[in-house]
Amino acid sequence: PKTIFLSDYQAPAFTVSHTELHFELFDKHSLVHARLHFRRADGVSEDTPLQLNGQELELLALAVDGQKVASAHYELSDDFLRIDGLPQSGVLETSARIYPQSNTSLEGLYRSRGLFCTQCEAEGFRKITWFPDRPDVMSTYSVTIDADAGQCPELLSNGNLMHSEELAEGRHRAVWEDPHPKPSYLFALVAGDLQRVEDSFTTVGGRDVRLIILVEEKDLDKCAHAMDSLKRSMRWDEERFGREYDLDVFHIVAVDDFNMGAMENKSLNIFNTSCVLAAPDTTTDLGYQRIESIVAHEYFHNWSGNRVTCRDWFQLSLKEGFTVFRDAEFSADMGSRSLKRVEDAMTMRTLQFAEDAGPMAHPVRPASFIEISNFYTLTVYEKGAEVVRMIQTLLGEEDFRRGSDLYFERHDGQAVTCDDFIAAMEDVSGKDLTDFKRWYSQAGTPELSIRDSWDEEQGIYTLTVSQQTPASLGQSEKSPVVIPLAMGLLGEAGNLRIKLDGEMTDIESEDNTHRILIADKPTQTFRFTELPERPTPALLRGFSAPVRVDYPYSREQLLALVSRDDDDFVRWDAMQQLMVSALQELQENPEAALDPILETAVNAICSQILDPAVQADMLRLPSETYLSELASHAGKADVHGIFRARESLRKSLAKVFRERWASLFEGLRVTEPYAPTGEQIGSRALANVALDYLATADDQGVALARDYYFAADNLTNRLVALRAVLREGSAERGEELLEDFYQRFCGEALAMNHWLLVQAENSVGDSISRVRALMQHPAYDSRNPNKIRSLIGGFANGNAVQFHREDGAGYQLLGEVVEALNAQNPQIASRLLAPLTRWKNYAAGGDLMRAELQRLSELPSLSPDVYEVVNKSLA
Ligand code: B3K
Ligand code: ZN
Repeated sequence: PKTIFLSDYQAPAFTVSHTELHFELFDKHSLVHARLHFRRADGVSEDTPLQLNGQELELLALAVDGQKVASAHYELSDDFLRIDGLPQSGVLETSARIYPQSNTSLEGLYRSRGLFCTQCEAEGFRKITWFPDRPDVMSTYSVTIDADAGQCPELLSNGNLMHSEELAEGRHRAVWEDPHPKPSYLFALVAGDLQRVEDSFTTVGGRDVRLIILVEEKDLDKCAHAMDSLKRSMRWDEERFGREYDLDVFHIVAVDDFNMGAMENKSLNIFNTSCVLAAPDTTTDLGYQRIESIVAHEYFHNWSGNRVTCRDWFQLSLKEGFTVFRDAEFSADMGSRSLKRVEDAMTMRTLQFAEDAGPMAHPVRPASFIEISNFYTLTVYEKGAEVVRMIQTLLGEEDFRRGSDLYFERHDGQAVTCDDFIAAMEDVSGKDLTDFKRWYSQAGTPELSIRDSWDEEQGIYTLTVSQQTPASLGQSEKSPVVIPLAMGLLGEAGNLRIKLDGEMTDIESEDNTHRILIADKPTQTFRFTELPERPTPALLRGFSAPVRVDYPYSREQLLALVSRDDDDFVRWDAMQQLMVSALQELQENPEAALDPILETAVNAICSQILDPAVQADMLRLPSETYLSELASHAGKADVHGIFRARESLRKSLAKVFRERWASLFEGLRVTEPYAPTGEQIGSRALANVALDYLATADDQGVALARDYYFAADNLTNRLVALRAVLREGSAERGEELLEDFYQRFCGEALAMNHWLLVQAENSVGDSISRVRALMQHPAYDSRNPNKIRSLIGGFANGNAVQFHREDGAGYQLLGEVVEALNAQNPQIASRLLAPLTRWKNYAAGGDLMRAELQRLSELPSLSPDVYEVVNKSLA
């Protein structure tokens, strides 16, 4: 496999202004006839051949301007078709035979439960036809689809339906035209037996848009939430970003077998069923929120991604980081802003920081890759979104919006780079973002080390802020980045007024208790004057930058922040730190008594009026994954020690606050019928945290959880109860509920994903035998990514103690599955591998993990996807 470098980018030698495709879909194979209207780019010499990507295609015919191409003039290989002696412009015709029904990679044209569907991003279009399969070749498309009318009543592609007709032998045809030039990765085709849910939306400019969701008949009653989410997204994008929809129809199609969540193909979004279908019995609260945000995300791509796309795949974050930022703002506006911020910060600190410290660490704009599919990462998406958020913070919301408008206006219909995005932001604001751009090119999580001093006499408080970014593969030297450090100063009675040394007189701003410091040097100091008392610094408010902060808080200071700071992120974070320090103490001394300050903090949180969902997050123990990440950052992680300490703290909190949990639980029970409203979701979250502690406290609590399971009218409550009983109850009780769950929902694929996941994550008993047995169970399907992610991914990522079993059986299990998937579905195989790649993080087991990676590296015919991950982690 070959490494591709950003620095080697060259503009395409040929453009394709219009593409005609004719599909003949059959059961055993399909035929793809293409007519590419090509033109040699200006300045390109006449002897430059036209190079088209193509994989797994059987060439049936090849002609230029109606003339068959002689064999001396073309060269066909596994990856390319090269043709020379071409005129300046013309029409290239190819015919190919392909085999969608045996395409298990779920990339290109494949079949999911009989349905024909496509996934082309990033480089899947080349498995459909020969084409310059790169995002900077934009073309209009006209697509004819022929198929059996009985098997495939629905025939869909991008754009507008121009024509349909009956053909001989029970076949029929549809012709679609997409007037908007697009890169090949946005092409889509769907053909099959689907049912429609229809609605409409009138845009701000008066365009009537038909909104159509297509699903299997049995799922027709699960589309309302996605449809509502779509309409809300369309309105929000008009109001918040001035973006209007540009066609008369918008489709969402749900398919069972899909590698990711969803895909933003122009006017024909294709979704994993798990990200569209919602019903109280089969979807959790988190699931409802996820559907809303993914529907929005894909819709928002219509501008940030489709109208303005990426020049090359190194620029992936141009569309993904920006679109994640947009969907995060949408979710914040639809629900609770604090909650969204806390949860995004949790994802960043738990998962993205780990990625950024691991062997696959890469900048938001990578400089090289072997397989682009490996770079659809938390770094490109979530850190990329944080980078966009920091730009908004630095420019202010108004200029940021003007910059976004300018970006869309200036680059509509173009394939551009992250630099173009930044340039628009610079042009509207007059700010120089040159130094800021290091966020795009440097990998690794910056660390802020903050120390303070207090001059009692003069009332001057000084913060010394130093930053450092750890070295990563291929980047040993790092420069300082520009960090907006939002902060406040907390006094005995609340937040203090902030005045920085040298600031004129009073800035009579409305909010003079909040500041954004800019940390952009190796070390710098900030002096705050006219303070009546020594403050506690409230740092990184709102998680204003994706950085680690090291400040030596005392427990008393943390308690003060939990109880009194104005910022929910800071309060949540302070509570996390109190719990982390209690857990560290328990790891050193299992007999350690419950920290009285932590006790006071729990009481403080319970008696405050807060967003209940944020309150729930504050009362929940930090996850094992987060604790491992922290421990490996400081040295090595002992997953078994972490697990024991966490169980022990859970027990103490459960018992000490038993009465509190009982009254919280009773007080918050939702009595109205299930609805995924912010209010109900918050109440359920807090009630369920309480229930989980109650089940931990004693047998009475376990019995309560069992009753709660049977009384549940929704999946959220049912799963919380099931997990609690599996963890705290007897084996028989656990089995009873698992069996009941299976009987209730065995016909519901999406509920079965949860059933598999819960068992994969259950660390009581012999998880490995259980997972192996489930791999043979009818509810499992070794070809379906959702099932693989639930069972195998759930085990490797969510069951640390058993995955890290001392005999290495967990690593072996994962290795076996990856080996089998390598040929079948390389994208899923390489994603699944992630937990093994962190072998350097662990005090014990690292050698066995490494040995399993080594074994994989020696397998014959590794896919580029797995090859890259394995080799980079062994390096
Ligand atoms: N753009 C797609 C991701 C496609 C991934 C291909 N390996 C989904 C999204 O980010 O909206
Ligand atoms: Zn996206």
